[in-house]
Amino acid sequence: MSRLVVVSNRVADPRKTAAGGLAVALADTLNSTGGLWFGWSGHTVEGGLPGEGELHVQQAGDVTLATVDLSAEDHAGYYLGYSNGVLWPVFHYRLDLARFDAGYITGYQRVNRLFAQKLMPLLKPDDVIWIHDYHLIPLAAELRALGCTQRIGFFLHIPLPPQLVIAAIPQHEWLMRALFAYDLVGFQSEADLLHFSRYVQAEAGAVDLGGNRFRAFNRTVRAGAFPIGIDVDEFAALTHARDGQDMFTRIKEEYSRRKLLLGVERLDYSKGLPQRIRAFKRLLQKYPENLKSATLIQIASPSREDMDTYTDLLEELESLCGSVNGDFGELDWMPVRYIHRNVARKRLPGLYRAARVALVTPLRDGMNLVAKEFIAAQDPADPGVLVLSRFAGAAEQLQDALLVNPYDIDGMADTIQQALQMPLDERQVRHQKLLRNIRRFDVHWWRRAFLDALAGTDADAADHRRQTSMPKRQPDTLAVRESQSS
Ligand code: ADQ
Repeated sequence: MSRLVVVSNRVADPRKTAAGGLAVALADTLNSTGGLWFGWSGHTVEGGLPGEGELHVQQAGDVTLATVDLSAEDHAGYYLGYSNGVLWPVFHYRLDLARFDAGYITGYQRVNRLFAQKLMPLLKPDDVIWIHDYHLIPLAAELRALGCTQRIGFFLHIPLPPQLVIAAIPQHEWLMRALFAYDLVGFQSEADLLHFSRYVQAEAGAVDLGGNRFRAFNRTVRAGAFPIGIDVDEFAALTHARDGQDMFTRIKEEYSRRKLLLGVERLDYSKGLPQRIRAFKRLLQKYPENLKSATLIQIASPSREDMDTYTDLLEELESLCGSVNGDFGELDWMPVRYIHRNVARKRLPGLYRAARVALVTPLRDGMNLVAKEFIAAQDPADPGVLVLSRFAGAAEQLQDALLVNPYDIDGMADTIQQALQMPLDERQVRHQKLLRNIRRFDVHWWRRAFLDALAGTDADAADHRRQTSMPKRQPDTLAVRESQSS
């Protein structure tokens, strides 16, 4: 079996379950192939030379972890600048927040070149390389320039916007051309895949070869939608473990006389937090039976605090929560409990299970794993209701949630009220269908489907395309997919 080489901005020790997410998802494969995981060490070197950084190699069981330090200048250009000041906002449709003119691109290119130079000597001839996310789009092109001929796949964890939005990036042609250095490019949703297909044909003159294969720049790239899932069994086990149970009992007791609503995310402008607080306020105004009863726990963990757009959001959110509590709160009832902290992964499932309604209402999101974790943590006999933004990638799969438009504050308030009043039998039926979906397309399915497609045998991916119930409002997506596979 070929060795798997994973490359991502941050590297985690796959032996530590606390790492969660990608680390858990890839641990099995990395362990079974004696894999290599490569990325940034998390250290910045003040006064370090741009384009240079020390390589650290350590062993974590059968997995080799290789990480590179970055100079403070490179970190500023590559990470804060181009990745999070240009690509993150544009890919989340926020052209108003992008900072195009700061010359960050040089840092981004330099770090991708540095990573290629450090990774190349560590590669073996039959390695399969899987590169993750927007920080590393040009990495395959840099590796190819150094003579790398191994199979390379890329997975974009965030959305890909439509052609004209991508075209707002001054370097969009270079960036999208870089994707043709991969053998396989994976997206979270069919909508993202459609945007890719339209962009490459309209802007790069690519020829559609059918089967989601596109030819341009003398290379053929294959594209696909591989919606990421969670490890449902691991999450269910966490729910029943001691920390999860303790959390559940405590919260259930404390809110026994209240209707508990929950929001959990990184504090990020893509997550639609101010709109959600406004919708909750509207709910209290419009449906006064919720006064002294409905309580929203909003957990927003600190994220990218060294960027202005994030500190502005923090202030806006604090003031919004303060005004709802000031206007509606009573001595014995605080409508919003806002917590600007991380919750330990072991305790999160207990919190999900105690909530009657989860509000997962991003303005735009690649997938959104909180939605799937909430479903996995519920008691099937008395499940909570998921209110989900139609603009989260997860909405393509989770059609049995209550889907909302997060920009429509009034509409959201109505849907939250519907969720709070949903009868038990409807909650059970919806939950059953949602659980079936996240169980079938879990994180192991995702990893297998992507790696099989990269190896050229994608039975699993075809299975997903047959099974996923596509949103009825996107008939054009289906048409394109069908014409490509015919
Ligand atoms: P994120 O934007 O980070 O990820 P998301 O998928 O919602 O978003 O969450 C990732 C993980 O962080 C989840 O496991 C969640 O439990 C955890 N988490 C979030 N807030 C937390 C908090 N306050 N305390 C504790 N844990 C918290 C990006 C994309 C997503 C995509 C993922 C995976 O933006 O769209 O789903 O990658 O591909």
